[in-house]
Amino acid sequence: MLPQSVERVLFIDSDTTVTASLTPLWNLDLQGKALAAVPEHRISCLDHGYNYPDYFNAGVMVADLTRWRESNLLERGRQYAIEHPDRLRHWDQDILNHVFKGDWLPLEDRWNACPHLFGLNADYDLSRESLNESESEAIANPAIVHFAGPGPIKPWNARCRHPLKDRYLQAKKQTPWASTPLDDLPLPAWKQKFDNTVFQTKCILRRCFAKKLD
Ligand SMILES: [Mn+2]
Repeated sequence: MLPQSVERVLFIDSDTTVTASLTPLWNLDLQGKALAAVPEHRISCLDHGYNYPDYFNAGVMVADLTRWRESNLLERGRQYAIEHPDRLRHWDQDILNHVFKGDWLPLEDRWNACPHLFGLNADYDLSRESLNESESEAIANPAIVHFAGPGPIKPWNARCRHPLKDRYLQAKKQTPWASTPLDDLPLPAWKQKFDNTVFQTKCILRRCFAKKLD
């Protein structure tokens, strides 16, 4: 979709606030890698055979588009999705991790400060005894805050529990949506569990039917 002349992009999810200059990211030496991103240790990623820090969060990426164009990403991603529908819990992120396995540069956590750093997402491997230096720095001095996760983590939710939600609310005041009210109803836990069960069931059905078609 982007013209060939564009060789690098900074991809940033929409559920984020940027609170520092992005110049260091833009000027980053990718050292020949296809992208740079922050390692993630969600339990569901570990379930899929990844060990921390071998899996990245795709919410913030510095991408070398020349490498991406050479990677046959769409076709390889499509094949992976057909063969492993059960591994697509995080959609594009799982495909990007598969296609660019070992071909990405880890960024400091502060460039994608995820909710587990603020004690908000139980879906992470917290078995490690203490936070590393990069994670501690991300808490003290985040550059991009990523409100990744379900309803109560999103800052446009009236019942958001994220300690840095004010950064989003301050930024919102400067937009045309300043007077738009916040969402009032976060998804209840039972609805999230229901959605997860539907997803898992679909995966099982897909696998069963794929076997029958063989
Ligand atoms: Mn996100």
